[in-house]
Amino acid sequence: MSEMFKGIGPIVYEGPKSKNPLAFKFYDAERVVYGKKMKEHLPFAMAWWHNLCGQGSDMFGAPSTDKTFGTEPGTMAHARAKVDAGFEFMQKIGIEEFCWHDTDLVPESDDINETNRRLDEITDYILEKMKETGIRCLWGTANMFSNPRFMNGAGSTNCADVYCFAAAQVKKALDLTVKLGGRGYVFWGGREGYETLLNTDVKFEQENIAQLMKMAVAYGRSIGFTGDFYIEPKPKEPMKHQYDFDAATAIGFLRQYGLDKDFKMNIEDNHATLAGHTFQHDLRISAINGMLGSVDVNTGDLLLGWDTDEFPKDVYVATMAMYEIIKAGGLTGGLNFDAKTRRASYTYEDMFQAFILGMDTFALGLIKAAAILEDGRIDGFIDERYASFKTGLGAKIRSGEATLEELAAYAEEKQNPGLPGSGRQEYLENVVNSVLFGG
Ligand code: XUL
Ligand code: CO
Repeated sequence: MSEMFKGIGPIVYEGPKSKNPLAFKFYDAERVVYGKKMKEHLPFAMAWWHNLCGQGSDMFGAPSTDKTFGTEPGTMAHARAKVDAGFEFMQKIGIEEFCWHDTDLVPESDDINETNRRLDEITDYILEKMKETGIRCLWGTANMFSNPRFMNGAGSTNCADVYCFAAAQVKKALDLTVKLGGRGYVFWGGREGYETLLNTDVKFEQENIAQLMKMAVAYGRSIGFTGDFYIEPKPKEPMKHQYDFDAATAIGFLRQYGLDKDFKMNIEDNHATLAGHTFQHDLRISAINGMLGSVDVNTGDLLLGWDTDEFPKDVYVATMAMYEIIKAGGLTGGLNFDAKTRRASYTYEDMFQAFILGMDTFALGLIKAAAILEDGRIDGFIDERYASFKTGLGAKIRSGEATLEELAAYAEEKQNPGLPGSGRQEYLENVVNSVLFGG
């Protein structure tokens, strides 16, 4: 196997003063921050689809980026070359895990049996590479949204034959996840949603999705999959209404159908913002429900307003994300770069620049989140803000012992409670700025 990314890497940490474009300025894998090595706080993963398959095409233009890796696309030689390129890339950038869809790994045949044979062959090869390098699989998934058969969804399709085909893909993707030792299995409901209620039975579709997930759990457990299943919420795109709108909606769905013990969330920044939330919000909602599993790290562009899947660059956002993740006790999953280089960034070096950007941004986020926690003013303020619930009737409310009559009697006696205390938002924003930039 010949070197694909000639003259690039390995990428090493050189510190904030370095001007070397191919070096980390902040990500220092072995550095201990807040009690753990950076690489343990930041279990980065490479998304097979963007990094090895994405060629920079968009709905207005043809591919701009050559990802043939010296082979003929659509062949098994190309599939193998992507494995070679992927492992070389991960080793050079210093990433220890990867995520994949079935259709990222091999070209799909018209005959599912042949596709599955190809998947067996390529995963044998991936397994060899994993043993050679120590690189691991974070999660796998089935692409049940690209092929036109899934135009009306997979679990939510109106067509039972399509539903069975989806089941076959999930079954195979679970087999492969177990084969590769994957720690998770993702359901991103690509087309699990609808365009118009004029042709859609929402209840029927949601029940069918839940049934597909139940069958996946039963099968996965029967073949020894001990990891977490994940729902990756997204409110729209490609469908107008998607059922897994955001973390709160997906968690409610899981609870309604008794799937909450086996599933957690895979929260994606760009999906949270499409839902009108901050990334931090969806991380928090997942965490407080015990369902923060894994994270897709990317960013959208609020001026564009669609799923642009850009590499993370906003240190403030990364800081607040890491603040949530540390407070939640870390991730059982990882930080998957579900992100792509811009169409005009079409060189191999741009791929490395993109990961350096994402990894340095999250390293800074980690350092700054730890600083906020160590500073203590934010958490201290929040604690103090609810202090009236620590004693007296407040404490009784918290312990569930208070009655409505008792509270009403107290309020009637006490009369006007006055104002509840300033939220001091601007002060707190000043605190964050001083921790971020105060040295
Ligand atoms: C699409 C998206 C997917 C999932 C996996 O917006 O994020 O790539 O991460 O299917
Ligand atoms: Co994603």
